[in-house]
Amino acid sequence: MANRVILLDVECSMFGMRARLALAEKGIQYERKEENLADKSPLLLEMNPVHKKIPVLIHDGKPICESLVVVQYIDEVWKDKSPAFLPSDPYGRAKARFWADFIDKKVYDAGRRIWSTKGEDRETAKKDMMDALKLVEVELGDDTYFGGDNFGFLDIALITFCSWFHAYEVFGNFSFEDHCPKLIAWAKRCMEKESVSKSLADPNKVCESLLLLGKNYGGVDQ
Ligand code: GS8
Repeated sequence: MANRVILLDVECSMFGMRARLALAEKGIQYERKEENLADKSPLLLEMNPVHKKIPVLIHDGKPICESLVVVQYIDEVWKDKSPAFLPSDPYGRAKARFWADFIDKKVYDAGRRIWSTKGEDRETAKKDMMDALKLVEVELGDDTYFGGDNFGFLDIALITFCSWFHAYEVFGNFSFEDHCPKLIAWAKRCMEKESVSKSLADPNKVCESLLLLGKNYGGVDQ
């Protein structure tokens, strides 16, 4: 069937949420299949034999892997549907891609260390998270969105991490609002968009699943 879109996804994954949000922004109908990462489906293993990870967008039988690649693919394939995610100028596009890559390298890694380590390692992870987010906050400046007046690629790349902020706060016993209030104000603006609020996982659910997983690692600071 032409234009059949399937998303292999996991509800609480910030990477899966990016694909859901991009599809919601463009108003694309699709079938969502929840994966169990402890027992991956034959379809996931067939569609992403290299990394065996979600999200995978399957468009007319062809797999597209890696969340940022998926978001850009959606932007290109449905370019006739607004909004455009990436800016029209090459420099704007390069900057958006640079910061999305920075988020995947620095913010994701620091977040993982916040819930999976303890003691000094967790303190270092918290500092790394704040240092990274402060740089991101400078990039936002006084704009409404990272895409300026338009919610765009970098907004999609980062907002899905906000579902995890509550869990990071619980594990690390700190407040994002105290450290990066401008970023939290941006997150609240984004959440006012229906596409965002309906695509993101419930922060309490993310936290509960991490508490189950995290107690095998560092646990929660008392
Ligand atoms: C990361 C995807 C990923 O880590 C992207 O799509 O942007 N760089 C990739 N997916 C995880 C779930 S979210 O934590 C996953 O599928 N893990 C399964 C595994 O590692 O076996």
